[in-house]
Amino acid sequence: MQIEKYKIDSLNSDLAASHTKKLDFIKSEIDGIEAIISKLINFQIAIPSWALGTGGTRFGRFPGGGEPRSLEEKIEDVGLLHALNQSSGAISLHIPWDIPQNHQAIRTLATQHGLKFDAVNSNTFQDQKDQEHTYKFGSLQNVNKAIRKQAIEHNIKVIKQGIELGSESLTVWLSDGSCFPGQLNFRQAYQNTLESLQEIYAAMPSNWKMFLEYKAFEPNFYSTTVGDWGMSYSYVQKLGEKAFTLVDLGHHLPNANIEQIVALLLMEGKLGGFHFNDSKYGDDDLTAGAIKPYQLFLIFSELVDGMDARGMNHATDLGWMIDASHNVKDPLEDLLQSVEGIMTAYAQALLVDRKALKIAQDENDVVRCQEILQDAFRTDVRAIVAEARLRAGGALNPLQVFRNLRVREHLIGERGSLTVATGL
Ligand SMILES: [Mn+2]
Repeated sequence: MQIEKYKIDSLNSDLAASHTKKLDFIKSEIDGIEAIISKLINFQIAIPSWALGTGGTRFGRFPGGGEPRSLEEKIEDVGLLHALNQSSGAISLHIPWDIPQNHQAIRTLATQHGLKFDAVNSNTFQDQKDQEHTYKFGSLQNVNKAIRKQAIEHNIKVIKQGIELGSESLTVWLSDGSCFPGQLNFRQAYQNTLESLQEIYAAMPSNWKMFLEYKAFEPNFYSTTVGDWGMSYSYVQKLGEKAFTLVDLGHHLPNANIEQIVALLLMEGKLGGFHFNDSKYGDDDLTAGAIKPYQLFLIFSELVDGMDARGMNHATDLGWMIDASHNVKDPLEDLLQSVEGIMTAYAQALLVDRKALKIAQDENDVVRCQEILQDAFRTDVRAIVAEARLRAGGALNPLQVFRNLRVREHLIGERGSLTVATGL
């Protein structure tokens, strides 16, 4: 299914009067709206190929029908999102769930939908059918050299797939660790992992980046070998200038100060990218901005401040990806909400009066500091975000268009109600 532009335009015109009123109001209140709109138009968030189907937990899965059955249909789904919001112009593939058969045809299809290929993701947290050795006791950390070699070779294959697609980064997330005290020699696990990563790093083209993602726990429940940002930082420092830490918002211990982590990684030039989601308890993979929108804003506030301090391009110098799962929502509707949540937090962060904040900080005026941040956070920026979408050719209200045009019903009609997408 493809959404015709005239249908979006027609629904936009129904909302035009009300939108203009809101936009005029915020323009009268705040200076510099045009600069914010152009930054929002440039900002693109990659959609993970594994988030287009219904997610499950270890207790069950309740698919809603019309899920993409192939990589082509996954690209089509991201194309639908991008047609609606013009902010989802990239797809992040997972190997082996999405191995392209014909790279040129896949590239052409993506281009037709206005999509690029963002980071490719390797998978050594599961055993595949044709695999010789098991990853039950880890992959890059494994005490068995043959198992490490198998995992290294898989990552190198993923890089080769990515090169064919025009991707320029590899995300490595390892479930390696241990479940019980004494199971693992921590230093040996670290050294094995480092040496394995060095071999993978050496196989990357010079214009590529490696993103090393960390996670505190799960599936291992005693130790994780890349368990927090300090461990990831220690590896990427040793690997070299093409290696960076990737922050997944759900991968921290409860109440971790993620905005401070982001600020320091940026300062050290070692923040590579993001996996957006939200959580209440652990790695819940909920819709970005659904539970802790203030935290998301504070993270973006540090991102904007830190990137500006280093003269970085907000849109292109870090990898922006969603990593979420949807147990009870339509995956496409959920992704539209996530992108909206991210764009809203980014727009609010762009409103922060940095000069006033610096003065208040230098004067230890704690009350004023809080007021400045909360002024920005409590500003209703929805008309600004909608205006950016409108100018880029998207919908003023993407969710309304999705429902009005009965997109899911069309997809079920095309693909059937029993389809199951590969992924989590
Ligand atoms: Mn992730």
